[in-house]
Amino acid sequence: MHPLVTQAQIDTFQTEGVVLIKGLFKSHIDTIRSGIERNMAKPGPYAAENLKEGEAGRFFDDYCNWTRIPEFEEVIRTSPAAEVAADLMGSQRVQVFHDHVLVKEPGTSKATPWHQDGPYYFVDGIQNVSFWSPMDPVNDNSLRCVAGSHAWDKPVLPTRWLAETSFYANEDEYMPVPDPDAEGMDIKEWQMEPGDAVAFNYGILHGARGNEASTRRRAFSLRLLGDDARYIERPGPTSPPFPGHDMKPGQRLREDWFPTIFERKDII
Ligand SMILES: O=C(O)CCC(=O)C(=O)O
Repeated sequence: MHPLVTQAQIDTFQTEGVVLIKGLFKSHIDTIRSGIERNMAKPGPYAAENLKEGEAGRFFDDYCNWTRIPEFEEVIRTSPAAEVAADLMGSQRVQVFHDHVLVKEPGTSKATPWHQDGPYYFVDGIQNVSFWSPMDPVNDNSLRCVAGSHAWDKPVLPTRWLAETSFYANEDEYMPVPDPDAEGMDIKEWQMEPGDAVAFNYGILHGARGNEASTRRRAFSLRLLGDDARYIERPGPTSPPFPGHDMKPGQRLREDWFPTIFERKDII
């Protein structure tokens, strides 16, 4: 087990689907900040501005850039994230799914809508984890996660953040997006320092308030996969789409695009 993790945290991750890992990227803060600057200066094809005309601030996000942003590749390959992910997921192997940058500039009142990431992805299985790590101190503007929501019977309807329309046509297969505050759900949120990370399962319902602080709220999310991750067909193009991936239902995700970054060598 990696020294950053305890058995109690693993148990919490397994039952509640979300846990705080203090200092996960502590030695990589400058590198991640530089990567975010490079990413914002040269956005990729999926970069989005998530505010409507007239809304205050700036809410930028972009994903799947680690192969062209050396800072992100360095963090993915050298930080403790991969080993910690193996511990939390109870997995022998850890594959990269993708990186995601989400920046809310000061005075951005737009909330990140409540959503589960899983329904947007072409990944089936329960061994998966995202690490959401702020690169600025966060308090009210931290990530908010509904404990236990990864075990709900029905997935939550995925929607487009800006247009607020349904992401797929088959709406009946999903439950409507709940209002966790109004419904008194068990919401986990932490005051965090740069480099701390919230570890959460792809099935966890999560969102964030706007950034009313006078400081930026830069976040780096790293999405990793475990042993049971398999390609699954969705009713339409997924997010991220990974065009031309050529995978078939039931296959492991292709190693050349989603490399294994950690493998546990059991001593016999
Ligand atoms: O940073 C945010 O506002 C939301 C983050 C998020 O949805 C994620 O990392 O999956």
